[in-house]
Amino acid sequence: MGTQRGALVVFEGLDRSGKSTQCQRLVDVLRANGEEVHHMRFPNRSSPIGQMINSYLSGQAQQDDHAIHLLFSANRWESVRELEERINAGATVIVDRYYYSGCVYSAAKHIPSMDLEWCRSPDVGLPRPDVCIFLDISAEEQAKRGGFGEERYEKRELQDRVRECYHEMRKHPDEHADMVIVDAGRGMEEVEQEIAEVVRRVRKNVEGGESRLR
Ligand code: DGP
Ligand code: NA
Ligand code: NA
Repeated sequence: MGTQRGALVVFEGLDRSGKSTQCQRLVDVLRANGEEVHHMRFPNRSSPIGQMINSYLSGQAQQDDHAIHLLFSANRWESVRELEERINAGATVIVDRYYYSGCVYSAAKHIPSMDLEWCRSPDVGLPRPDVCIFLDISAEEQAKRGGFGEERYEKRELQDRVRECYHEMRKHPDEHADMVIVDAGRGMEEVEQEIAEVVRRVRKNVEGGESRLR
C-alpha cells in the first residue's frame, strides 16, 4: 500500500485580507499537532524568475503586461515538482496564492488582449487544489485596515477590479476550481476557526478518496 497523499490547500484573497497571517497560523497549528506540512507561497521571490517579479512589483523594473504574466506563471511551474513530491509523500501542502491570483491580477488590468481565458491558459495543467479558501474582504474593511503598501498592485482602483475578477472566476467552478468563501472582515480568531473547520473537512475527503487532484 502506498502512502496516503496529502491535501493541497490554496489561500487566495485581496491584499490586506489577512491571507498570509491566516496561512501561517494554519501551518503552525497543524505542525503543533505533529502533522507533516509544507508551506509555499507565490510569487516565490527567491528564484531568478522570482527576483524579476520582485523587481517589477517594487517598481524597480518595468515589464510588458503579457511578459510579467508569463513570468508569474513560470514561477509556479518551476515549483510544481516540489509541490507534487510533497503531496505524494503525504504532506499537507498549504499555498499562499496560486493560479487564481495569476488570473485575476492580470485580468483586472482590463487589457483587451488579456481576457480571463488568456490569463488562465499558461497555468492550465498545474495541479488543481483540493480547496481554494478565498478570504473575502469588502472595500470598506480593506480601507479601514490602513494604507496599502508600496507595491505596484496596492492601489484602490485595481483592487476593486481584482475583487470583481475573483467573483467572476467563482461563476465558473468547472474551469477554475471550487472556492470556499470565508468572510475575512471578522476577528482573526473567528476567521481562523472557520478555516480550520474547512481544512478538517477537506482532509477527510482526501483521505476518503472523494477529492482527486487534477
Ligand atoms: P503577495 O506576496 O501575496 O503580497 O503578492 C504580491 C503581489 O503580486 C500581490 O499584489 C498579488 C500579486 N500577484 C500574485 N500572484 C500574481 C500573478 O500570478 N499574477 C499577477 N499579475 N499578480 C500576482
Ligand atoms: Na501584497
Ligand atoms: Na500577503
